[in-house]
Parts: sequence; C-alpha cells; structure tokens
Amino acid sequence: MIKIPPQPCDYELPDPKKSALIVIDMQRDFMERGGFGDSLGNDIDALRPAVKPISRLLELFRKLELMIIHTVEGHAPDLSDCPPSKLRRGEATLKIGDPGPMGRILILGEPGNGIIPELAPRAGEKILTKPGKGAFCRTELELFLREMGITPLIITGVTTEVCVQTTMREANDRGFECLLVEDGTESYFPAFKHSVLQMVRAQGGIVGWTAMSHNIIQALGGGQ
Ligand code: TIU
Repeated sequence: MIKIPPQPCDYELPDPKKSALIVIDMQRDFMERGGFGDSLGNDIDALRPAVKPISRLLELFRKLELMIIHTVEGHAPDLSDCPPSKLRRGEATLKIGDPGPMGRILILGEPGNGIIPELAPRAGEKILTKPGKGAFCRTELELFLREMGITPLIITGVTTEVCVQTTMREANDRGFECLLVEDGTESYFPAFKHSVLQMVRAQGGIVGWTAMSHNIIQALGGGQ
C-alpha cells in the first residue's frame, strides 16, 4: 500500500501496478503558436509550467513499468466526428479544420495536432484519440481500463478546466479514484486552475484528490 499526502486526505494506491498515469492533450495545438489554443486568443505560454512535472512523472512511470495513457483531442479530416456546435463555437481566427502554420487546426495526423516533443509517447504507451473534451466520450477508454483492471488514475495535462476537469468528472462517475497533479496541469486562466483544484477536493474529495508531483514521485520511491 502506497500513501500519497495530497488533499483532502491521503490517497491510497493499493497496488501501483493497477494505476495509470493519464497525460491529457499535451499537444502542439494547445501549446504552440499557430495552433487551436492560440487561434482562440489564448496565452499559450501559460501552459508551459506543466511540462517538466509531467516529464518527471513519465520518467518514473516508465522506469517502474506502470501504465501510461496519452490522450489527443482531434478530428477526422472530413470532420465527420465534429459536432456542428463545436465547429461554430468561439471566435477563433482559425476554425477547426482550417489550414494553419502547423497544418489543419485540430485535425488528427496534422503536425500541429501531435504531442509536444518533450512528452512524446514511447513504444507500448497507449495513445487515445478523442473528439471531445472528456476522454470517455466516444472512446474505448472505459473498456480498456476495466479490461486492464485499472482503477486509480493519476491525471495530468491541459487545460485544467476544460479537458482535464471533464475527464476527471467522467472518470469519477464511473468509479475511478482520481488524483489530479497540481503542478502537472495548467490553464490559460490561472484563476480557473485554482478553482478547479479547490472544487475537486472540496466536500471531502467530491471529485477526487490533488497532490504535487514531487509527493507522488516520492511515494512511488522515485526521490527528488
Ligand atoms: N480551449 C481549451 O482550454 N481547451 C481545449 O479546447 N481542449 C483541451 O483542454 N484539451
């Protein structure tokens, strides 16, 4: 039994082999100039601080041979999986599917839709593509986790209040024990990140737990 000192109380990992690190949407489309996030008018540099903590967690999970799942938000080139509401939404200079400096915006397989090089998936790590904000919406994630016997999920990625929070809530309702990594997630809006961390762990952990990456790394025997 491994105990991580997070909030609101200790998060218990009965068997780390049955846990997964989920890295949500660490894509060029959200992190780099000319991508989807930038076209929506966001300050993309606000997301950078999450990269190092996620990289350290990836390193440890790889060393311990624990499950790693990367998610990618993107759509088929013909946009058949993109609801018209999502296509219309926002005041982006470039809409989903439009050609941009890194290829078509938020389209699977385009250079800009890929995961940033610092966090590139390695062989054997699952890459889950998803058309929505939540990783359980129109994907095989729940079936995959159940087949693998995974229940505790250690959640990282961007953006905190959009894809990360949606996924964490979806997972919580499905009975997964979720731990959100405080320094392994970022938002374009710092106040939104702060609020999500608070609302997740309020009411005795109504949605789950939060902890700093160094506490998780230490609990798993990774040191500093
Ligand atoms: N716009 C925004 O904050 N996020 C997204 O559109 N997708 C994810 O959070 N991945």
